[in-house]
Amino acid sequence: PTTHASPAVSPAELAAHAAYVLRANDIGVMTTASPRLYPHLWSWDAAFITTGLAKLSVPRAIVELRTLLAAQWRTGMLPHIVFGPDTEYFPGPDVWRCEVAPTAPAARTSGICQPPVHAIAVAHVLDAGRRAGGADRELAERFVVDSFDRWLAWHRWLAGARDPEGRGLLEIHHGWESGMDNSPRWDDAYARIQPPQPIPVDRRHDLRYVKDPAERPSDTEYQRYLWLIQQMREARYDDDAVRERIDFRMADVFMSAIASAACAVLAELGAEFGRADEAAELNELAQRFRDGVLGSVSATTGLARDQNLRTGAWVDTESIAGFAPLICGADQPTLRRQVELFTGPRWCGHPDLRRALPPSVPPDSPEFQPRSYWRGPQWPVMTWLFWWALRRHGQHAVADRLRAEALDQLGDLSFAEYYQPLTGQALGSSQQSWTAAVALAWLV
Ligand code: 9YW
Repeated sequence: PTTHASPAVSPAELAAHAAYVLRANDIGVMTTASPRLYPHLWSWDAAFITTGLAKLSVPRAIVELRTLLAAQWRTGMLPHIVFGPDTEYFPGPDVWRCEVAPTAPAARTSGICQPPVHAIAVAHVLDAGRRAGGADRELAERFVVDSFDRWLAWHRWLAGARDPEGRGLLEIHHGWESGMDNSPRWDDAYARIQPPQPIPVDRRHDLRYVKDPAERPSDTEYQRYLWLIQQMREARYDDDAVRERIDFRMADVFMSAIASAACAVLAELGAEFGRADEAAELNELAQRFRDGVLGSVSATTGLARDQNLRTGAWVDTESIAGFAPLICGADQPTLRRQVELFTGPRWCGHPDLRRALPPSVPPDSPEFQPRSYWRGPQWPVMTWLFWWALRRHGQHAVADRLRAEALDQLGDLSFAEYYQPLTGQALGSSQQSWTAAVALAWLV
């Protein structure tokens, strides 16, 4: 196959282009996830975007997080989409109809959540403010103090509503909540879902902007996505009622690992800003989710696993989520085995890969589809998250290699949503905000 090489661009050029993408996608108080495909704020995108924005403007980075916080549900949940003024999206607010929930905010939002990377973004804002000094420093420190209780409420909601029995694994009620929409992690669970009546999917907005349908989820997949929304809406988005009724109940190991890391980071902020009791509570949560993640690791494969809470079955499907322990940290033997697998010939070291970066599904897996979204492509934003976590856990050499390969990938200046891992071709949306943001986070 033809491989897609990146022309040599200097770090300054790459950073300038990335800054331009974020500027172009800025519609005032939010940065759209991408200009056409996703014209609204997505929760975990906003967090990654903030880490990039913090390198350009501390006040603007804070605005991004404040927009998300202004849409926080009364339960503490941060919604996965905050809708902007654009009416062009499906499923939009008329499908979610969150006004049926007494706990919904005034802002127009979706009724589900996404992985809680936000505290990591807050720490980046604080770092950037301190590096800049002066008014930026003051602003960033004040923001941490002012917003601390909101982040705490978010983490408490996750622990209470999504891990009510304290098992250390957070449950999700829609594949979209994982952020890895059509990952084969969810295939078996979705296959068991039969919407009782056909659900029209003719308003699909994504297929107008991504021309090759093979890069996007199928119509059958969308039918099930919409059926789950209907079930939640009928339960008025009440956490207990949804948990009881919903056809999709999966313990998500990757979200749990992110929660663990984010709780640890928020605990550090709490400890620093005079919230010792809350810091202790957050450290306990960090430990609880870490234990949950490590308890899911298969002795056979060495990978962490999701669990289907409707059937009790552990999911052995290989995906990038199997490396959850690298995100939350682990004991030395587990960490060593995970790093070995991650860098080894099935994953980043696979000889057919154009670049040694983690594919969303490994090339030798029967589920691997190199062009299809979360079924094989490499996502720069995931590379960044692993880079951040690997450094945190002392794995500097592995992290440095990831950064170098990722910057080479980004040198094509398309800021693609995801890349074909065998050829290096840019796929999905271009000018994707979180892709530009991680370039800035790495370079500036
Ligand atoms: C969709 C915005 C979002 C990301 C998700 C990604 C995709 C939206 O885009 O979902 O239309 O399916 O899977 O992780 O937050 O970038």
